[in-house]
Amino acid sequence: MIGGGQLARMTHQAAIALGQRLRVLAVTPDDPAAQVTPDVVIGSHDDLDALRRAAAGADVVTFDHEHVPPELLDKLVADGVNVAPPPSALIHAQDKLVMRRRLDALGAPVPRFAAVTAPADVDAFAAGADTALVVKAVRGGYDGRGVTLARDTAQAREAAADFLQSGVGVLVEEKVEMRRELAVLAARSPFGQGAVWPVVETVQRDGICVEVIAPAPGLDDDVAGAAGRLALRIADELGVVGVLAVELFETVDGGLVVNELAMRPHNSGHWTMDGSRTSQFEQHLRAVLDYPLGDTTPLAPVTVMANVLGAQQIPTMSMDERVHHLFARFPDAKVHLYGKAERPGRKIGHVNVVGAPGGSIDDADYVADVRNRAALAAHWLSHAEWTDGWDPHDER
Ligand code: AIR
Repeated sequence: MIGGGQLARMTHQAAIALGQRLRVLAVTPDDPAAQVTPDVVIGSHDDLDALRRAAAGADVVTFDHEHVPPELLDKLVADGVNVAPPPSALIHAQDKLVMRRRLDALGAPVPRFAAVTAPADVDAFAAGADTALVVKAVRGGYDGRGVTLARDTAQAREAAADFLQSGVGVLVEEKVEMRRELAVLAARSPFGQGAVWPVVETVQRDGICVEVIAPAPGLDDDVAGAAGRLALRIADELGVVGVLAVELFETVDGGLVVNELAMRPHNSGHWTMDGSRTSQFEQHLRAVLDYPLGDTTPLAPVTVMANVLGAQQIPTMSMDERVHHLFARFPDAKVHLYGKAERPGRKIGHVNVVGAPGGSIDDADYVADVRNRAALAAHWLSHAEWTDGWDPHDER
């Protein structure tokens, strides 16, 4: 796996059960995955030599992020390396303009967009439209980086000029009037088998995912079915091998619009580690190894994932002690920590809370309780502070 972050770390965890060894190309021996797998190649994902060393003797090469330059991937393919997803598919997760054009051509719902090669293109796009604008760097961004939500055309033009100046391609699109964000995760194997998990709701703060509710509460069955079919169709048309995440907007009138694609395990699928028969990490491996895919049935009426994001002020209490207290309060919380240094806003772990049997996704109180426990747990782990004022000594 190219990249040694948390996604590689959790993929390694799944690889163990499948009797596989996951080698990682990591930047430092301290990267989350490099800490846990014995088979580490140290190097950069944009160094062909390092990529070749990582690929040597591997059955398949796959990814923890989408930052490997496409031209280097073509070289690996020319060497005879089995790259999954293949570069021809992966480019749609690397280049937002390639993705928008392809999805548009497939008839998939996308926001109105245009390529920007000069700041004046922004004015041309804005003319005649009264929607807010979103300016995006075509390559390189993630977790809200490389995306500017513009107040007005002047600010959009400025953002485009900045991106262009730094040498990156730019695209402008209309801001979608949405109810909420959803995501649908699918997997496809080279054999052509497809599998899809239920559509989830993703809650973002400052461009970063903070919570995932699986399945998305109150989602119309027809819309959910359409989203699943859309993800499988995109996976097929693009020739994806592995997991495909389709980030969606649910529009104010109940329709769906595709936001972004990712071709790797994705934050919106972390709930599957405890809430589905097959986790996204196992499924990604099954797909890239061309095994039959696993059952994606949820194990509970609802599973909520809450990200543990580094606090502004890192607590003095050790993480070990925080975990200890968390388990004392919530014995059923499933904790996944990434072994990362705590920095403000950084994803350092997540908590899954699986709803008790007998509940229903249509029962607002039941869902709210599971959400509340996941949020309390994640905030406790990052801040060493119970947002509901809970004090263990009151229990005595
Ligand atoms: N990642 C990849 N794309 C989006 C995300 N969140 C994961 C990968 C990557 C890690 O985040 O596992 O290696 C990088 O995290 P950070 O906090 O070091 O930027």
